Amino acid sequence: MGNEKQNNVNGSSKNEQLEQYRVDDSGKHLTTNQGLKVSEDEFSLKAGERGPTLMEDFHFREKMTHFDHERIPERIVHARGFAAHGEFEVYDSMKEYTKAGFLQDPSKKTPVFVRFSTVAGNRGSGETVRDARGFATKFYTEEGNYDLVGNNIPVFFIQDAIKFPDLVHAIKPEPHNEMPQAATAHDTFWDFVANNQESAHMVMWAMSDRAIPRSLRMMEGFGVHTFRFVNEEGKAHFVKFHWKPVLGTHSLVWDEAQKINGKDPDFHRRDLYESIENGDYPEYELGVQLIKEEDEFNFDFDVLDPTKLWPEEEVPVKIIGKMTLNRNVDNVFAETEQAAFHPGSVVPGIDFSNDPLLQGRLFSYTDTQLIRLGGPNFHELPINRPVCPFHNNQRDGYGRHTINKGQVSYHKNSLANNTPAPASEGEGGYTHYQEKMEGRKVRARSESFKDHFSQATLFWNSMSEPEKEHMINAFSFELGKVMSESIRQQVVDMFAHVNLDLAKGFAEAIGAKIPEGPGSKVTKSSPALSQENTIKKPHTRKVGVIVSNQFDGADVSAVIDNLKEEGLKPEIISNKLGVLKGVDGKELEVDHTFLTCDSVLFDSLYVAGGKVIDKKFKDDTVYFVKEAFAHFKPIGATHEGAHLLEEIGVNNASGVVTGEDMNTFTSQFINAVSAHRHWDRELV
Ligand code: HDE
Repeated sequence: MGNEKQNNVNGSSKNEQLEQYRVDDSGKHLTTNQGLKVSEDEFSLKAGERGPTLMEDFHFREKMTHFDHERIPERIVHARGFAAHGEFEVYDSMKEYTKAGFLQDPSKKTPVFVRFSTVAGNRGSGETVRDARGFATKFYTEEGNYDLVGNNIPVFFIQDAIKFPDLVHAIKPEPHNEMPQAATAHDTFWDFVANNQESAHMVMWAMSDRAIPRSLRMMEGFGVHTFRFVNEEGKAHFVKFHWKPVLGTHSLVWDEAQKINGKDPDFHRRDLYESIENGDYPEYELGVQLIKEEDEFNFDFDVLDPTKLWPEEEVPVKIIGKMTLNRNVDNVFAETEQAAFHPGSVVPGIDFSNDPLLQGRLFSYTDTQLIRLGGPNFHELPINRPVCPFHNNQRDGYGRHTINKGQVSYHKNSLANNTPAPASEGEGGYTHYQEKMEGRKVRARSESFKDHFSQATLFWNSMSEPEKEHMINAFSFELGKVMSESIRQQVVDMFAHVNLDLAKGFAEAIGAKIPEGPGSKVTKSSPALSQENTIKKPHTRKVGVIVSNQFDGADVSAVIDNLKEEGLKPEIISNKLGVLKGVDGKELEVDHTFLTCDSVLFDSLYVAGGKVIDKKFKDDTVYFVKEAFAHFKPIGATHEGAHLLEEIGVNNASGVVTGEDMNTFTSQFINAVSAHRHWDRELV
């Protein structure tokens, strides 16, 4: 369908292609799918007003049949997802390392489509659960679609794809009662962990703050596996891919994350959707870690082992480009739900490694689309179509759109002069990297994959004190929900190999035997792994501004305007919707009431107050402030608000800013917001 026209790839080429499929029904007459205008859409055709419905009612039958078939199977994992369109640009040519066309020319913009997801929960589950997040990017390049199907955690639970069904069965709700939804805090998951100890490293990440991101805009992405870059001369480098969010990597706190799931189960998608609608486009830089093929064995990890990362201090991340998400989808089902990613969709210059997890994924992703999208033609769905032409001898199958002309659908042929013909490497034909292989056919794991604990300890060693505390709490929470005493003890004993303080910390909380050893001798750390060392910026942070009638008009409005100018997002909270009046007649439109929002939906609070505050208003404000305070959030207050903070006794704590001079107050408050959370705060 017009794909020949699309070989001039630029940032908007995917959008132009999608435009051919968009339909706007507004202002149009209602028709059947056959195009017949319909005169009535409320009553089925009956034999008499009170009689039975007639079989000949084709309009009713068509409408109901379509409805009956509207659902497709959700993804077996990563079912709950949200996506956006955008573009990618490379900063400098990567010619030295790869011939991939989209990584050559800084002036070129490649359209992308990114789907973020949680892993374990179903399509309707909450979004701030403790889980890895999927970070799947489709680059619509002029050499074909390239899919970088990653996660926000750089390692994985298992080392061999053959164990994936076991892992997923253990994580998903238990089959006898379908509980718990979207959570790892249950027996089968931890039974799997204790009996498959290669999971240790990823479990550390899953129990860290990384598993409860503040926003999809504030989390890293990782290709996880080792891939290969191959240049024009055929020289290869091992490569790992990283997405680095321009706003830094930030997380929620666990109590807050659980509450958000009740207050706004769409928290992450709303945040992404609204940011894009507001023009605050999420940005991520693409980084690569490169290892020369000849250095393959020079590290204390095996580059093929997906439970290992390459410490950034040993193998620096080279930042090579930027992705900007700048357009929401028009229709979530048509685009987000029908998007089909596949780590095997590569372009010349990008190739695989022998990571046994990656190798298995190369099979699974097409296989799963066949059941999910109902046949082999899912590449023809608008969201999945490459923006460059595609030709081959594949024919037929459910839902075929393309009308292939001519009598020939086989190769080699003479009737069509052997077209479509394979392309030579010089003509852009994909050639697989000629890695020399030899070995026996074995079902085995390499010896070099057998150290399961060193990098788990490296991760622990790299955490700041508050991050360590959060992890001990996470293990205590998760194992506190495990019914089997034996599994609880097995997990304690397992993590005693990672770090004794950690294992002792949660053993105590779950009533397990406190381990005496063995502990770990690993002292190495990687500061890049701590979120303490991330980028800290106030941009797009949501500030809940609590105001009542008769507020100090000029001052409060000045603060709000200043916050907006600096890129923060103040939203007015009061006891009812409508317009608030300041003492000087200034007006503020209320965005939320205490009833319709909650402190957990904001990054910070600014309590401005006002002269008209009754007991209920005060109680609600105190509730908001105490909760925000307990979640270590920055809190600002002026005027009546400052007195209230004094009354509660939180006015002198870290990250709490009060003041009478509005300029000084605003700048100090913005600094406090940039810090994200104030971990050094004592709980009230
Ligand atoms: Fe996936 N994974 N996976 N996975 N995965 C799927 O494909 C699979 C793994 C990831 O937004 C499925 O279309 C196997 C690692 C993302 O549409 C399925 C193994 C990483 C998404 C599948 C893994 C991922 C998926 C389910 C072990 C990070 C969502 C629906 C060998 C690098 C993509 C689908 C989207 C989805 C199989 C492990 C990331 C069943 C067999 C490691 C982001 O094919």
